[in-house]
Amino acid sequence: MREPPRATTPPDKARLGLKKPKKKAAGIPAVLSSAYHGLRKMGATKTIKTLVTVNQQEGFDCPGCAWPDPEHRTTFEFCENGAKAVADEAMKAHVDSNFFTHHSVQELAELSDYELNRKGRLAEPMYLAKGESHYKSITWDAAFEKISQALRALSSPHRAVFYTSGRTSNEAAFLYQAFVRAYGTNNLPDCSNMCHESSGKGLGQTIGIGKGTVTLDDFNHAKVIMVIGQNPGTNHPRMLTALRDAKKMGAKIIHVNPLPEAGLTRFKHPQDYMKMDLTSTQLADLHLPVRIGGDAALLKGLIKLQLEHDTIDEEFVNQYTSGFDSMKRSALGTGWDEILADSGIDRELIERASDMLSSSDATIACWAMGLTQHRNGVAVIQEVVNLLLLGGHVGRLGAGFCPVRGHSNVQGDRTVGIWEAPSRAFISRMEEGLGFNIPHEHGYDVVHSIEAMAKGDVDVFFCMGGNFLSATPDTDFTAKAIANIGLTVQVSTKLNRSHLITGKEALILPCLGRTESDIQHGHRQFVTVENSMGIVHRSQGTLKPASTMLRSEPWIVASLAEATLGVEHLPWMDMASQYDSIRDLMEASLDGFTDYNARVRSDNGFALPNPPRDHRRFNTEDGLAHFTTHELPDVSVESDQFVLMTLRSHDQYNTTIYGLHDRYRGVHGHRRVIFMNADDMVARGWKSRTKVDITSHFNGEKRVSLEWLLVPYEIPKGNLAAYFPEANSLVPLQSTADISNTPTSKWIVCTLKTSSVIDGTEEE
Ligand SMILES: Nc1nc2c(c(=O)[nH]1)N[C@H]1C(S)=C(S)[C@@H](COP(=O)(O)OP(=O)(O)OC[C@H]3O[C@@H](n4cnc5c(=O)[nH]c(N)nc54)[C@H](O)[C@@H]3O)O[C@H]1N2
Ligand SMILES: Nc1nc2c(c(=O)[nH]1)N[C@H]1C(S)=C(S)[C@@H](COP(=O)(O)OP(=O)(O)OC[C@H]3O[C@@H](n4cnc5c(=O)[nH]c(N)nc54)[C@H](O)[C@@H]3O)O[C@H]1N2
Ligand SMILES: [Mo]
Repeated sequence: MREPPRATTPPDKARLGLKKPKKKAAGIPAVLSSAYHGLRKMGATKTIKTLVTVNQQEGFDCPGCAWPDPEHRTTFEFCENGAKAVADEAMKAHVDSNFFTHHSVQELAELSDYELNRKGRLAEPMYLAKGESHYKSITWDAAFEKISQALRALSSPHRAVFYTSGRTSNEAAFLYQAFVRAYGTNNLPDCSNMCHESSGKGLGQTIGIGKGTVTLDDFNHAKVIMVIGQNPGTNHPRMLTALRDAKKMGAKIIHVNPLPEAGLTRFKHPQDYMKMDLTSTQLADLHLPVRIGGDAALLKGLIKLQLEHDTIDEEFVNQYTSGFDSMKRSALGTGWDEILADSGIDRELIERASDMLSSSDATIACWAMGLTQHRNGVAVIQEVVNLLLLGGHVGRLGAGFCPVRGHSNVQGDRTVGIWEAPSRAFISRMEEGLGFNIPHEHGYDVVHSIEAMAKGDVDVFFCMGGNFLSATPDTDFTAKAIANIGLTVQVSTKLNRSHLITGKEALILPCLGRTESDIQHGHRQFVTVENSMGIVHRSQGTLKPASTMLRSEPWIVASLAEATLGVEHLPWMDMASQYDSIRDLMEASLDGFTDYNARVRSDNGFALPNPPRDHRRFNTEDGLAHFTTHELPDVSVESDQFVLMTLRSHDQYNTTIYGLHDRYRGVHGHRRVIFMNADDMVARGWKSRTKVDITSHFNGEKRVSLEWLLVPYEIPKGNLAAYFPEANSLVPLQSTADISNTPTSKWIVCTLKTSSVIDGTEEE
């Protein structure tokens, strides 16, 4: 019997170096960093050849974030972190059968996440047999035979679960959900369940569409842009260009964040250096350093002031909305003491923000994980909706809602059917197009999947990309739950911890990445993706695949479908041989995809219908946009407790660790750090690099994570921050947002104590 491999990353050996946090994002260091990651991983010629095809009409969509491309593109339509994502995918395929012969899964699990990723691309299909400690190579046919046999043997299709991460193309995702539903289940959890699910639910209930309502052009007409709970300098660097341009046109920016976050302080566009323009732009006009979880109180305060100053668009409110009176009573009835205490923001700053909002006839609100990953994620987003509805900021040029999506095609995946809880309307449209019946019963989301695995209710777990073990909460619990599964399958590009913490048997199916050319039956294929603003466009890889054994995601899905179900439902393999035929079926099965193959071939793609934006039409039961009324959440904790948020460093893409630096925050060489307010440290007699153990508290349960180094930081008192995925073992599985069931990765109540071992690393 093999020992269970370790589920959490060991710390990297390098010592912690600390520098002053940066005030300015991008600039020359960003140019150098892109070049460095590219050159080290790809070499010079490939770096240049590759980077000039990112986000071009004929090239591939950047596998980084979902921020849209401008209509008129420059040769350099990528950013530092996009360049890192591309370089990371373009690594050589060293992870082959020879590699696995020399390393057991136990041994590999002792490597850090950073080291695992550095091993290179996965080269060939691999199989880990029951009780074995080494993966062995397997043919594609034999792999599909194993999975289809396991699927056909299940007593119920609901004992299989099919996860999706957000890089999967529309074509692959559509075919995948068609297969899963033909097989007989809606068990389609995805990364969105841990990400913008709260936005989807919050917006869907109030404005009748679970997506944003702005286009990139709106940024050029906005008067005020709020950036709430988001760190674009690191996670959506190209958004800084849009913010800079908006500022040039006169927009004011309000940044709501417990941390100052470099990108919003000052921004220097890397390409301006080529024009010898050496000035940088101050982006945020106002920073509101809200306490973690204090946004609901802050937003109530802003709404209260808007109401008191009577700066509301009465015509809009009367004609297009419902629920105003109750919302108004609640906001006016909330006392300032509570607003100030819970938000941690001075009245004077809230008044200033309110004045900026009052004088704006075009306000955009952008947000990301700082709002969604909270217990009240849905409610707090609905407070943002309340605030903007008051001024009629929807369906108007320069105004609207902008949930900034994460993975480059996470929005598209949901549009085409990766959805565990499909609506009635969605199901009937899909059945009409597919020509067969699909299950109506809702399936498992991410958290429910883990609960089912823990109970022994899952026999086959298939993952289309991602790193389920490390991205999900409660790492140690989740690892045990996964070990109960009979067969786990990962369709992946790079080695990660989910290949090591597996079910009793496991398969790795290596696939082509977004950047690689995809040839089916001698014809080069393209795929399509949807960006954060609902534009669907082409993406065509240009690079030579890292290994001849890699297969495209649509081909993998079709092969599995045909092996499992035959051709009774659809001619799976025929469809995968020519992606136009997948798109034809999408046109027949989805709203808004009329003339898909033709329209997606136009230069900038096409925009999906967006009723609130296009016509101020709200697809709610009463056809109106809804004001909603919410109590403030209880944000009090015990006197010795802190609230911890988990976030991304500048050198990572979710669970993929590119490097050990967080340049903007001044942290170098080490990721097991915990950011803390200096006064809080002094009060406890702690210093920079004091080593502490963290205990999280939830419903009387405790979770402990040992040996973290303290870093004094500009963060509100009582708040802490640490990196994801290292801190995931502290996130309780049951601690989820109401309605969206999203893990509360930004609200972890914990206590700290000094570790017995004191580390004496030196300052750089
Ligand atoms: N380079 C790079 N790009 C990425 C990713 C990546 O890992 N690396 N990930 C992609 C994905 S999937 C996603 S979802 C996005 C994530 O993009 P972000 O949401 O920007 O990512 P996080 O690092 O989780 O940062 C959350 C921000 O919210 C703030 N915050 C935390 N709690 C609160 C709160 O209670 N209130 C407020 N107002 N702010 C709070 C934090 O200080 C931080 O600035 O980025 C995408 N792009
Ligand atoms: N504590 C905490 N937890 C979080 C978060 C947080 O802020 N805090 N954020 C959450 C969020 S917003 C998200 S989106 C999730 C992310 O969850 P996931 O999407 O599951 O995780 P990733 O790290 O993005 O997945 C990386 C892996 O995807 C594979 N991959 C990369 N490109 C491709 C491709 O083109 N095709 C295929 N098939 N595979 C590919 C590679 O093998 C790589 O190792 O994590 C969530 N977890
Ligand atoms: Mo995400």
